[in-house]
Amino acid sequence: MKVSSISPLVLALVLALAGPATTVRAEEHIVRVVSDLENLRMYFSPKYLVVAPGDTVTWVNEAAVDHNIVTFPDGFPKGAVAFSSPDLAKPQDKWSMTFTKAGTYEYHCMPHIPMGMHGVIIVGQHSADQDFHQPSARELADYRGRLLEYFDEDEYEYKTRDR
Ligand SMILES: [Cu+2]
Repeated sequence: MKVSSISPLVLALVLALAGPATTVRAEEHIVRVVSDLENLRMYFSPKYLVVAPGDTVTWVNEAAVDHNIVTFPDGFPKGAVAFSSPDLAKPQDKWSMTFTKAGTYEYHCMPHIPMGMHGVIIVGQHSADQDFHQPSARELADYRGRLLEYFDEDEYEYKTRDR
């Protein structure tokens, strides 16, 4: 039988039998990056989000306040890659990430860690403890270096003493 002799009806039937997997579409999810200046609160909304592997998450800044989106060094699944957005500085600045590897991703806004600006994306299933990435000494040093871009060590010591 030549390929050209397959009727459109048979072809449609074959495609339908190929199963529901062919009809599932990757979704885009929005996380609002909120600056509540009146109440001095900065947060991600929603803070916890469950998505399917292949889905995309887009963070949208709502105010003229600097924010970024950075994974904790031990806050993503083994085999996945840490992420780090550029600064979102203006209203409607946005950044997207497509998640292919299942597991738990814990992230935060670097400048607003002290305000509890954290979020969690669960892709498919929550990671077991041993499924998280183990950061190397080099990765931890790099992370600490990035933190110090936002938090002066001397100032931090001063604040700690004063408490
Ligand atoms: Cu922030």
